[in-house]
Amino acid sequence: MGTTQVSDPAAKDRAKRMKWWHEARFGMFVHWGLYSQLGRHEWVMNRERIPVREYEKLAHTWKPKPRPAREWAALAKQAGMKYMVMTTKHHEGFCLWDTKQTDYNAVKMGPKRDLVAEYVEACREFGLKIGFYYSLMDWHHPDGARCAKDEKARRRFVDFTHGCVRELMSNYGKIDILWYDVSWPLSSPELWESAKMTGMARALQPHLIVNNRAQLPEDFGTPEEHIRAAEPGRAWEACMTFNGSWGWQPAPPEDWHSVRSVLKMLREVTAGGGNLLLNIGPLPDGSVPDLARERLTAVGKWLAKNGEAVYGKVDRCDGRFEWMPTGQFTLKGKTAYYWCSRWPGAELAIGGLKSKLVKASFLESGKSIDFVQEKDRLILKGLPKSSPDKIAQVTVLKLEFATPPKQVLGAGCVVLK
Ligand code: FHN
Repeated sequence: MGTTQVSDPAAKDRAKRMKWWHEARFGMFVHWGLYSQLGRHEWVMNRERIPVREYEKLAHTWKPKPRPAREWAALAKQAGMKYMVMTTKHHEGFCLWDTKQTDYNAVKMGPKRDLVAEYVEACREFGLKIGFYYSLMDWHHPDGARCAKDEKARRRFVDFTHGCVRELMSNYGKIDILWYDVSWPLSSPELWESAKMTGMARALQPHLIVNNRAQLPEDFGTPEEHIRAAEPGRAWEACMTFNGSWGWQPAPPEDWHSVRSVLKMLREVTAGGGNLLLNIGPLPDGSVPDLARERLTAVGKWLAKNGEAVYGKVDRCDGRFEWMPTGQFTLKGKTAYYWCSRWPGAELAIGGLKSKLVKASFLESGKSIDFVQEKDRLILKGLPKSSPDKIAQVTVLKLEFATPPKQVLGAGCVVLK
């Protein structure tokens, strides 16, 4: 998935706007808000039925440390992430920026500073593209629920919503991604006036990339907590928590994605021509959770050696390869990358490849690998006894073919003559 050759102008514009996004592959999601102080998930207000007046007190106790967004951005960079998306307002309704739409914001209360401005500054310092998450659902706004039953309330709430989006698109320079979320309680894009809202956002930010969660398809789909490729030609990004909670919530190490699990997700999104938006839920003061830092740092070290198999223009693998017990593929034209996650030892066999192999090598070192390719069986020889990758035991073998590779195995086996 990368730049698609397209005829219609809208699709051509989208392909141009999204080229960097497709090739970037990997982004950091950040969920941070008043809820972070409670450490029991970002839905704590709803799940524990905390009354608004009681919950509002959190707006006065929230005192983050200076500029934690620099830590997030530095880690994202180190992890091989190319863009970030941060919650500017989650369902709790507390705005992290200097908004005129409500006093329930980080400049008027608690932090007494513009946390979105700090985030934008940090993204730019570390050369990361900038995404704003905005929750349409709002548990604090007086019209946030009754807008579904009362036209005057809907008018007020839609004006509030569009006003917030206008500020975010106007006051922080070039913004790359608008990530809407949860369009409850209005049941149609017409009631949200989504086309008008996103049209306004795109007029203010002509390069903007917009997701599908204001009830219009826009630029990309957003599978959540699972990885499923969209139909060919449709951009998609899987968003995933690190430990099952978007907002800060302590959990045992076993509940956090391992380095191998993050690499598995990266391989799956790359093979499907999609992106991975992996979340961190910073602590109340803005610190990065230790396990996220530790594991993302290792992912970054791995990507520094094997990024060629992930970043840039890739081809989808669906219909081209079948499952293998020792590893899985990603693909760029005539070059397949075999992510060997179960090292077999001195020889690695791959059956069913229908294309002539020209060269085999270790992606990280470039060192060539001897091989024998019989009719339906490729055997890589002279391999080390254990996986050369010491970060996650995921060694990528670069397989360069004479034609775009295809693997056909099915359920049958070699028929002995
Ligand atoms: O309810 C939210 C949730 O808290 C989180 O923000 C995720 C992120 O994609 N979106 C909603 C659940 O789909």
